[in-house]
Amino acid sequence: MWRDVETLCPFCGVGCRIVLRVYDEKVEALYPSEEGVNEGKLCIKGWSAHEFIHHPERLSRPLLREDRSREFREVSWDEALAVIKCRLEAVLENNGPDAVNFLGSAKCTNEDNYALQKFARAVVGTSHIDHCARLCHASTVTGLSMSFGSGAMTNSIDDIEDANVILLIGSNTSEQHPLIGRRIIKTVKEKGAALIVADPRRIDLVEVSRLHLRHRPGTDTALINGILHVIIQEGREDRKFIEENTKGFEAVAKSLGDYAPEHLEAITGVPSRQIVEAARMYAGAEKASIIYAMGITQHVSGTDNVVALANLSMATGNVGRKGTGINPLRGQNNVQGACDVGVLPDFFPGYQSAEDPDVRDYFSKSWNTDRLPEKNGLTLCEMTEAIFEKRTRWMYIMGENPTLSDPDSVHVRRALENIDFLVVHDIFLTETAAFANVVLPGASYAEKDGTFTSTERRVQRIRKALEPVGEARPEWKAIGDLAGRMGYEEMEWQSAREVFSEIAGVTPIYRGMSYERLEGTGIQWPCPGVNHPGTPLLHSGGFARGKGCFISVHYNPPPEVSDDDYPLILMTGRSLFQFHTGTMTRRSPTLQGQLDEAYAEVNPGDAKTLGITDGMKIAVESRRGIIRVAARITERVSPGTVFIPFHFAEAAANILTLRTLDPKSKIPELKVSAVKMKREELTTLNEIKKSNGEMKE
Ligand SMILES: Nc1nc2c(c(=O)[nH]1)N[C@H]1C(S)=C(S)[C@@H](COP(=O)(O)OP(=O)(O)OC[C@H]3O[C@@H](n4cnc5c(=O)[nH]c(N)nc54)[C@H](O)[C@@H]3O)O[C@H]1N2
Ligand SMILES: Nc1nc2c(c(=O)[nH]1)N[C@H]1C(S)=C(S)[C@@H](COP(=O)(O)OP(=O)(O)OC[C@H]3O[C@@H](n4cnc5c(=O)[nH]c(N)nc54)[C@H](O)[C@@H]3O)O[C@H]1N2
Ligand code: SF4
Ligand SMILES: [Mo]
Repeated sequence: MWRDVETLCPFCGVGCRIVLRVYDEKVEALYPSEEGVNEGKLCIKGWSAHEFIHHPERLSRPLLREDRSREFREVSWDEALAVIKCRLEAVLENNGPDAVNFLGSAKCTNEDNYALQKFARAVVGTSHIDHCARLCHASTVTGLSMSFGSGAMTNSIDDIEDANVILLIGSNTSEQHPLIGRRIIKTVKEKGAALIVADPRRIDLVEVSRLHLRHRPGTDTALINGILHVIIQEGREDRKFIEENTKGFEAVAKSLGDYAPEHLEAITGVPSRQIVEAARMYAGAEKASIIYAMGITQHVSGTDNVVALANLSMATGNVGRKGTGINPLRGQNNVQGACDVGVLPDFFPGYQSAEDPDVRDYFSKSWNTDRLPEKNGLTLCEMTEAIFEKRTRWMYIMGENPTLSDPDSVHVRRALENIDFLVVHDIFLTETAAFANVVLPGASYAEKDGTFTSTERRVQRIRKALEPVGEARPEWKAIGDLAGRMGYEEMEWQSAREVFSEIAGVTPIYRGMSYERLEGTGIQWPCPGVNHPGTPLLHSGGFARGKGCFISVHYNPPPEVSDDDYPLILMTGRSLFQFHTGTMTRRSPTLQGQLDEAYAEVNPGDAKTLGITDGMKIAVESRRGIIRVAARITERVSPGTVFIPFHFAEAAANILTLRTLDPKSKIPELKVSAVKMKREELTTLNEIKKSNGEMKE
């Protein structure tokens, strides 16, 4: 007999609902659920989301090795947890809690992540916990909190369809959030909305756009300020909205003197008439929505970019109504949730400040612990530096693959080689697990109950369809077990439901939620009480922080620009068919069939100059290292720019990237670095060694 299990797609943050068809304890097929944001449709990753579950390389037992020169051997959970405990206690005794760091996971459930941060804070006594949100929307959380008082997507996916104008900036939505991309196309084609795309690349959505602002990578603050400058010069701002709902407008208006569009051409490369046209379209719409993603956030100027967008939306009264708003598309299936439940170094669950004594008192009582740290902890990239400086000795990485996903990979690998003790908790033996002392087998999304929170703040349930592979078990359970062995009894949960009730109890924005209430299509936070229906639209009755705040921000060039030695600008990002470091999608035959080769998009003019033809192997080199990829000659990229996705371990884009951080949000500059390029046969042996991370100048 077969059975069907309603659950969620484990890939991107759209939160599409899927149904797993289980036959003979195997997921044989899946199909889209009729209900939910995906309206009965899926993208190709969604359709293939069952393919990695039964892959023979799934981790099925804990692995242990005495030191890194030896091979792993399979051990029991008892032995693995005993070793973890013993090494943790030793570090706590010799170095104290600050030598212990944690990375949570935007792939794991809220329950798993809540367990990990509770373990870090209540059992170990450290706030050094972070996750990939730092590489993704850290600048959104910082920027929107300053401007609006809340760092999340203001509107819902449904109400994109109410917009008359959509400004899509730095989001390749049809590939990276395909079921939102579909809504954008629908809004343009069926409802007559006008689309402005601001992206250095000619992404597919440019096809349906009215205007494409093709600016230089890293010049968004200038571009957005330029648009606002025109709006104010032409008197198109919404005075009534500004007066009633915001503060600080006059100062920002005055600060824009240098941003006349004709001055910006030299910086952004965008003709001034296009900036004027964008300003008129955006300000002229009754309802204008801004949708953005990594093209805005992953910069040293990421927070400034976000603030500039917030200024633009407030100046035109495009906040707090359907079809308007600032809509950062959160990337991973549960990155919103991992942030919500406190896998951040500065917040307890529900964005309650880690440095606020009242909040700490509250959690000390709720969690029955006297260990809570008093200070904010380290962010993700800061942890790497702390390992080099021997401030960090012991690390627990759950569901992340920083060896490939953090900037400057060679540097990251060196750090991981130097750490005293590393636990990796994953479903596959990743490139990062190769540095571990202990590897714990996690349960995949199909093998556990729990909740994911999608980009539109919608908390939805996932359901267990299968027993975990071998001896794998849900992460919250394994972490709870470890806590018990450390003598802490407040994590002995019997079910994911029990963990969720605890989350709801201590997290004001989730307070009214329960597994019963989340049946069906879930609830959008804030949901402060059991009779509260949830909140599809933020800031509709005024801003979360009282008044929205205009803040002046100015253009600063990216930390590395092209020069004679490295004449091209490299952008990194993604493709439709692969997900991040490929741990799951490269084990999916369908997706591998579509794309299994690292590539670089190269402009035809540059290709001609360098004697490169389509499909040819080329070497791409930055000041950090060198990789070899296939050239894709295409007009998608402008002359002088190159685009490489970071999915492929054998040609890891992050060998090339910079680890310079945005001082405000600590997000690294993943979108702009300087590179040079040549035909592969012209590379030397030393360069090849460098490309394997064996050598660095
Ligand atoms: N198939 C697939 N889907 C995914 C993922 C995946 O790995 N694969 N990952 C998920 C995750 S975690 C995330 S965060 C999202 C990311 O989703 P996106 O942010 O849409 O994806 P990216 O490819 O990182 O970058 C988006 C766009 O930014 C543009 N860009 C580069 N530099 C600049 C710049 O300086 N300014 C502007 N305005 N644009 C620039 C690029 O040309 C690119 O089109 O995707 C999610 N969905
Ligand atoms: N150059 C460059 N680098 C980037 C970016 C970029 O645009 N350019 N984007 C950045 C962004 S936005 C992001 S979000 C990060 C992503 O960075 P990571 O989160 O490090 O990348 P993933 O490959 O998604 O890693 C997720 C891991 O979780 C594991 N996993 C999946 N399901 C489960 C589960 O149920 N349990 C457990 N325990 N493990 C599980 C997977 O096997 C995988 O190893 O990359 C960042 N890095
Ligand atoms: S759009 Fe995202 S959530 Fe939906 S099916 Fe595709 S990958 Fe999954
Ligand atoms: Mo992301």
